[in-house]
Amino acid sequence: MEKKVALITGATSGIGKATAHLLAQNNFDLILTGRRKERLEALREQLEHLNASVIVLPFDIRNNDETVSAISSIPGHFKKRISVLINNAGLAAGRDSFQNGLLSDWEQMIDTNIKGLLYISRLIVPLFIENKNGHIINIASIAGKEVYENGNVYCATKHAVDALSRSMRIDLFRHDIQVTNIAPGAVETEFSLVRFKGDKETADKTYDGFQPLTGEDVAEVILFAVTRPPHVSINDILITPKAQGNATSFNRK
Ligand code: NDP
Ligand code: 8X3
Repeated sequence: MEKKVALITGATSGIGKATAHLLAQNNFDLILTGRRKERLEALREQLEHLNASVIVLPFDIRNNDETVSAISSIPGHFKKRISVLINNAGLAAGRDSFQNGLLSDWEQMIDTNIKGLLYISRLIVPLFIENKNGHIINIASIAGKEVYENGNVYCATKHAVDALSRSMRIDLFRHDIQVTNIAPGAVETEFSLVRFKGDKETADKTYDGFQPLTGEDVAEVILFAVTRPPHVSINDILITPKAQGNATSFNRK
């Protein structure tokens, strides 16, 4: 039987990269995206040793023209086998109070987390409709379930992802397309380093005194969701470290 193909956005690091490894080990071929081309090439080489066929597409998901041209470059025989889209590329930029927020940070988060997800989904959904099959995994966040001080626009973008997961599900389930919303709490990836713009000391403090999730922990949930029997749909999962009670409460020791 032909292997399924999963398209993972934001596979150069963190949750996306861990998911690429786990799906390759579990009989998936892959299309991997992200801006950092060298990282994508290195990942392709590693995953090909696991016998996965891998296509890498380096582009900026904030740019619709780049997204259209990347998706059109996928060879037809590979494209029609895509049955899983993992909308993972995303970021928080800054952790400022609303009145101190930078417009450039707001735009980067809105353009990546919301518009990027829409740009790529609208290109893949027609394939799923044609195939009468498909699975969209949206990586939202606990920040899409709650808001917290100085989380403002990041929380708004993840609430948008949560709303889109529910809206996509209602619009697409009659086409046999399922939508899974995954909302992680604290996962130690490059997320905090990006949020605090390279300030490693502040980034590391995020995880002081407790054991955060890893990208692999979230990847396992994704693998579970995409390997259920065809009649089962996992709709929404909130996963946190055991030491996290809600978006802002941590049992730090
Ligand atoms: P990382 O920073 O480790 O990974 C983010 C990925 O997104 C990278 O591969 C990056 O690739 C990609 N990305 C960012 N901007 C763009 C862009 N403009 N175009 C294309 N790709 C882009 O963080 P995580 O793995 O933690 O984050 C993955 C997702 O999980 C995000 O949506 C995040 O909001 C969400 N999340 C993270 C949590 C956490 O605590 N870490 C908790 C809850 C949700 P590149 O830079 O090469 O373009
Ligand atoms: C990332 C988790 O709590 O920093 O989405 O917003 S949090």
